[in-house]
Order: sequence, then structure tokens, then C-alpha cells
Amino acid sequence: MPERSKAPAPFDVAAALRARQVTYGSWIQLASPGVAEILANAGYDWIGLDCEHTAADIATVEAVARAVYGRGSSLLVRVSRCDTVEIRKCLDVGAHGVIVPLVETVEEAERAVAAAKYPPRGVRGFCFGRMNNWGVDFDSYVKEANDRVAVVLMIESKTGVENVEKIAAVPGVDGLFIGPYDLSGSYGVPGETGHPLVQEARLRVVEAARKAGISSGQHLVRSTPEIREKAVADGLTFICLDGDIIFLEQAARTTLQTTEKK
Ligand code: 3PY
Ligand code: MG
Repeated sequence: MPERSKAPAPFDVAAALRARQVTYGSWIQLASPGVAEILANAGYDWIGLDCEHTAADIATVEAVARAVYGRGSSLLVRVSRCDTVEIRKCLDVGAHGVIVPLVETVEEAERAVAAAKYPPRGVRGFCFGRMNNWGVDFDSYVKEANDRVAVVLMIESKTGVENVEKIAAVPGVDGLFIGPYDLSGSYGVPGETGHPLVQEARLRVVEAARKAGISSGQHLVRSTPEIREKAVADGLTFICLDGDIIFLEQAARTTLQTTEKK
């Protein structure tokens, strides 16, 4: 049987996180595979699909994984919670890594890592599935998955910040992702992401990641050139730029506002 040609490999986001290489991703909240295709075509290193605050479910993850496939970007899924089964299912339908919200303790960090890794490093179950080309690439996938699958943990509460040095040191954690909005709520200044308490917490996360030799990142929800430059200057390397709803809303509004109505 002739060998079918293979699609180009996705960006190795796990390696980039461990190398503390600056990468740029974007964010999907509209649960649309078409949006994923557009963002991947635009050249983002990785695409974050939000299943925590949106209608996206496991069928969406599979559809978006298919949309991203072969376009060079990797797909990270922000799961709805730190749950072994949810993490496993996202990886099995083709995500290249997970972003786990609201991690506050070493125990939660260890649970997230274990869910994403095959034994002996973790508890991920084996099967034939989308992630290994329906079993055709089972052996090579199993061999590489523990290093290729990215585990990013969100630090977005006071408790998480207080434990961040221990969380960052958990083997298998590739990056920490700051949640400025939830941090602001947790520090009693809801919505004030620029508040000194939030900024201090943010820099503590960056420093903990640096000391542990992993990346730290943040969703720059409405980014400007200054905000992007400051993020890199502050030591962030895993940078999420805007996202589908921001791009769409801004372009829709600007287009109409700059249209002369007759
Ligand atoms: C937060 O700011 O809480 C987030 O989760 C951003 O993605
Ligand atoms: Mg959050």
C-alpha cells in the first residue's frame, strides 16, 4: 500500500515552554472550527480553546483539533476544571496540551500532570484514537506523548499565588498562566487588573516560573503594542493575544465607525 503523505507537524509548544522561548497564541471562545482555521492560518504558534467559560464541549475540541491539524499551530484546551477524565478526553481527541484553570495546590498540580502523562509518569489511559491517527501511529505517539503534551496551570487566586513556588516545582509542569481577572477578584479588587496587589501577584508567578525553569504567560485580553512589549519585558514568554471575540468585535465596530453614512 502506498504511504500517504503526512501533514506538517504542529508547533512543539511543550518544548518551547520548557525552553522559555517567547511564543504567541490566540484564544477561541466562539467554539468554531472555522475560527480555529483562520487563527492557525494567521500563523499563531498555538491556539487556546476555552472550554471553561464557553459552550465548547468535547465534540468542539475534536472539531477544532481537526481544523488546526496540518496548519502548523498547536492546540491547547483550557479545560473546565482540574479533572483527570476531562484532560484525558481532550488529549485523546487531538489537543496538544491543556491549560488547567484555578490550580491552587501541589496536589492539584500533580493531578493535572498525572492525567496528561502515560504511566509510569502518570495515569493517562491508552487507546486508539484521533491523537494517534486512529492507532496507525500508536507506538510513536506513546513514545513521544509524555514530552510533547504541554501542561500549563493557571494561577488565578490568592491561594494559588501563595503556593506558586511549590506548584511551579512539580515535575511535568511546563508553564504557569496568569489569570488577571480572577486574581483581581481573589484579592478583593474585582476587575482592577492593574491594581498593585494583582501586579505584585503577577510578578511573583513570573519569578516562580523563572526559578523553576518553566514559562509563565498571560492572556493579554485587549493587547496594544505597549502591553505586548511590557509582557515580554516583565519576563512572560507564553503570550496569548486577544482572541476571536476581541478581533471580531473591534473590527466590526471600527469598520462601521469609519464608514461614512449617507
Ligand atoms: C482570568 O483572567 O481569570 C482568566 O482566566 C484569563 O484567561
Ligand atoms: Mg480565570
